[in-house]
Amino acid sequence: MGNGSSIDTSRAVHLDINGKIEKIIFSRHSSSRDIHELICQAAAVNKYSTITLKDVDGAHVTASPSMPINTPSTPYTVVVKNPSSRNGQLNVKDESEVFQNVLSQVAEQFNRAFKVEEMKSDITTRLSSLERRLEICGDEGLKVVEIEKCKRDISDIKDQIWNAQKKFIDFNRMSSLSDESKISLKRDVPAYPKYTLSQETVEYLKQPTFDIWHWEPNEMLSLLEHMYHELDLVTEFNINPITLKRWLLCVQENYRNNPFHNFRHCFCVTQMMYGMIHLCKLWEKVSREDLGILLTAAVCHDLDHPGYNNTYQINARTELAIRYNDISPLENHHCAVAFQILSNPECNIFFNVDKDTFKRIRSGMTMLILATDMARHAEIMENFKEKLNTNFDYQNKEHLDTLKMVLIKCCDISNEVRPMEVSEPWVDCLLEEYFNQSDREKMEGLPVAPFMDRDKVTKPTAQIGFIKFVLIPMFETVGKLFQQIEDTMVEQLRSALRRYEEMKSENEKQQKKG
Ligand code: 0WF
Ligand code: ZN
Repeated sequence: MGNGSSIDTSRAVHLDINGKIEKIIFSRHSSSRDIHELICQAAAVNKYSTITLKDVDGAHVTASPSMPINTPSTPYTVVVKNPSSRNGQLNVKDESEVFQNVLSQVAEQFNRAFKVEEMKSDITTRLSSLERRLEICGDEGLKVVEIEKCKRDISDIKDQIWNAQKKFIDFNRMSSLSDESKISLKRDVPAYPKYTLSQETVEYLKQPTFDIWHWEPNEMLSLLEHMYHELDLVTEFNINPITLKRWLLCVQENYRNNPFHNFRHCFCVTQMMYGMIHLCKLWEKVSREDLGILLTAAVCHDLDHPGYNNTYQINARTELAIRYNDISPLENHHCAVAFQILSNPECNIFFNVDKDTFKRIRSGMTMLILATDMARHAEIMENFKEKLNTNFDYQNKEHLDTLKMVLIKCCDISNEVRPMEVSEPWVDCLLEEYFNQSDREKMEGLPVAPFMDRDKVTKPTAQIGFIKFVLIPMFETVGKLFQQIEDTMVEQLRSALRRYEEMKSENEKQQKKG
């Protein structure tokens, strides 16, 4: 603040640019464009570069004059998506890309605006004609026939508005699907700093109590990388260490910023798989190749999740549902994106394995990713119980396949196995994603599941049934093979169930009082 007669409108924001903390100062009256250019300047990239900012929780932040200020210890991580040349001059390729981009965006906006304007003008004309007819009828006293005609016209206009709205939603839905150009490496290895993990962290990483909220995205990459080294998978598949880093970066870029189905969920599921491998000493029972399949399927299992579940995909007849004929559209998509990433030799962690091994890895990962569709829960559990009842045999491929499917399922929905402080925020994230979906379903006139409806569900009601009827029975079944799971994970689930039951009665008491 100056001499007290003028108000200081400047704001300071801290940025993490490739591990270096930079401070930018701008005025409240700056435009978003000014701030974007300032960030590009701080990042030493051309002002035409695409920049994304993420806060310490991995949430995207809009670069705008009203962006929340932060501190040097909670900087926004700057991700440069398409850095242009460093000297500030665009090269021919950059220029042509920028030009093509601008052209296609303008064309898209123009088309959309033109169509909306065309419809608006048509609807306005029809409404004015209707008004004139009603005026005439009013003067003369409304005739029944004329009233009926007006009603039909009103209903026609409503249909026209509804169709226009639906087309607009379809357009947005289509454009929100990721295209293949996304499956490329936007950041390369130097953009991902090296972290030295303490002995304490690497031991803690093996526990289901690991606090998955504590780590920023780059740290999660290092922790995932560590798991591949520690389980000897780098040796097993002869993985080039740089390729491992690139693959992980590419995987991270292909998780969307959904409230729940995001890169942190990917990390969580993979960390639980790593924890279960250690808890059960799985290397004594299954091959290294199988450990690699389990861990890699966990990493890839929700790639490019759009934040709307299969029921929505099918009911809304989205591109994904059409592509996969309503059969596990999301899981098929996650798997296809996983292999699209691996089809790039620079990101293929299995580049050095022979053809037959790659075939086994591909079929194993596909089987596991497809098994995460909860619509198949009963089928998969029945299959596994049948194998348990006929004396489980680790040498039998069918037996081992069902165990692997159940393991990835356990990890995928294992939040409640974690300590309460870690698990509870996940319920809020999931409910946020569910409520987004149900709001959209209501808007689009699609059926809404009661457990997604903000007017019907609460945190304890969502969790009690899920823990009682899905989680405890599944972990108890796996506990028949591994006593350690019964002793630690099932116990934690029982305690979570008691806590949500208490929360529910507390809520009911409050409701009665209020
Ligand atoms: C909110 C609740 C729920 N709770 C979880 O802890 C959890 C973990 N994963 N998921 C979870 N869902 C889902 C993410 C995608 C698939 C699984 N949901 C479950 C639902 C409310 O209620 C039930 C309860 C029983 C059976 C079916 C739905
Ligand atoms: Zn998942």
